[in-house]
Amino acid sequence: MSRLSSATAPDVPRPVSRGIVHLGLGAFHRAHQAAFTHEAALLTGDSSWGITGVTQRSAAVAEQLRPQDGLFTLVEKGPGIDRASVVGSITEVISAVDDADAVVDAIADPRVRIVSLTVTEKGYRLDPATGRLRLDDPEIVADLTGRSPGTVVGQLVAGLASRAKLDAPVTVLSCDNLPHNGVLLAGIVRDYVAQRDDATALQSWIDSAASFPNSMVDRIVPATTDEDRRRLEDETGLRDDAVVVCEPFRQWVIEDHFAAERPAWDLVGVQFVTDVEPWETMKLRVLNASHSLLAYLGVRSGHSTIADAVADPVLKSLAHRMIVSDVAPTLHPDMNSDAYANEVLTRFANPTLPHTTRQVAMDGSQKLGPRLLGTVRDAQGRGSSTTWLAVAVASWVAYVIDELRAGRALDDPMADVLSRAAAQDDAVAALLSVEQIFGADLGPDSPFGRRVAAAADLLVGSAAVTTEFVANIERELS
Ligand code: CS2
Repeated sequence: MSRLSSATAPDVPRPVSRGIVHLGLGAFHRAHQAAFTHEAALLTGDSSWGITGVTQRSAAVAEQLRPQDGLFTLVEKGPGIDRASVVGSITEVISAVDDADAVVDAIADPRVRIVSLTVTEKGYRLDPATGRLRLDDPEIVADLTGRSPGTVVGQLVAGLASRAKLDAPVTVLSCDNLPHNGVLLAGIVRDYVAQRDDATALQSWIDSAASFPNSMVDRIVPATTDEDRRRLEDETGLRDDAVVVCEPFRQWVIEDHFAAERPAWDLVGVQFVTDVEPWETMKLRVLNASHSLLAYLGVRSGHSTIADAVADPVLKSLAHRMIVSDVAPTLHPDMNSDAYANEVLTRFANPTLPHTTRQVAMDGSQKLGPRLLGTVRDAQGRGSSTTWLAVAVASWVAYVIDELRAGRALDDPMADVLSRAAAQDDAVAALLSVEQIFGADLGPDSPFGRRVAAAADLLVGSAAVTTEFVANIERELS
């Protein structure tokens, strides 16, 4: 069986030079930024925007893409839609684990005008409560000794330091689900640079020649399965180990604040705005927050996919109540959050995309802050409802406790801390006491923490989320 490659797909237009380095070459990047970049090149014929993709932790994606010359098939699936196209924008793949110096050299290449990132929340090594770089993280400590960098911020700063010598401006574009992702990224770069001997000169070059626009990205992209690969092979006769399957919907809103040129992304639907805050806040607080709620409660009620979870009327009504009564009052008044919420819940129901509840449930310690706790603080400040947000946070607390009690390992960078907390007699209070997540203001003795604990007590050990649970919440928390 032959494989997808330049030889088997000779008609796919390819860039001739490197213009972007992308850190975090997961399925999301391939279904989103790589696809937009490919389409922009098709329209303009500009061949200077080849993407050098960097895989951060495992070499698997590099091993899939290299024999295919970086080509992969993107399959968009929705009710009545099933279309496949080959994306040609990725021209080179580097595995950071195997060749850290090549990553730095690529970032330093003066032909590169954009360094973009999808490294997930945990890739930033933030203290979630302060939004600052964790300078005590052992990998950060090791990078600061001057070894070939193993962390994303270490790679970025080493590359920027080389660019400073060439005075080559660059845009550093975070595409992760974090509030003010560009500002956050600029902040961790600053925290890291401050530890270096050349701190003053390097930071002043970064301030003048690098920009960090905030951006909001959106597309549901489940992890590729062997079944996806098999089906494509049956249909096309070609083996593609790097195929990505996603929903038809996509959105990318970026602050128009670039230090150098950018691809003609505006021609293929990317929105450029002066302030991305209304979009990113709505997306994180509506889509990602309800995704997490459905994931944690979905696992409890035995739903393996998000589509099954949102088809459960009790779970759907909890997500809807959280959005309408707790989240919407905290959003920008010009954003049509009702229409957005309906659209999001319809997208979740896409029956053709097996997006698993366990995939979304991962890394909760990093997701609660950006998705839920900021909303809680805003709602408290305005005096509006936090009842259903408390249920969402409780759904995570109860998930952690019951997963561990069932002997399943948590997929979370704070798994050790969480496991120790969950082993205490009062596991709920111990989890709410983790200040790195809840700060000093939302702990177990705060009014919000007490409501979370009441909801968590109702959930822990229960085999499903029922209408009786909802009635109890209404009685006890509203
Ligand atoms: C999801 C996101 O895995 C998760 O936590 O909530 O990856 C979500 O699918 C994307 O943000 C959609 O744009």
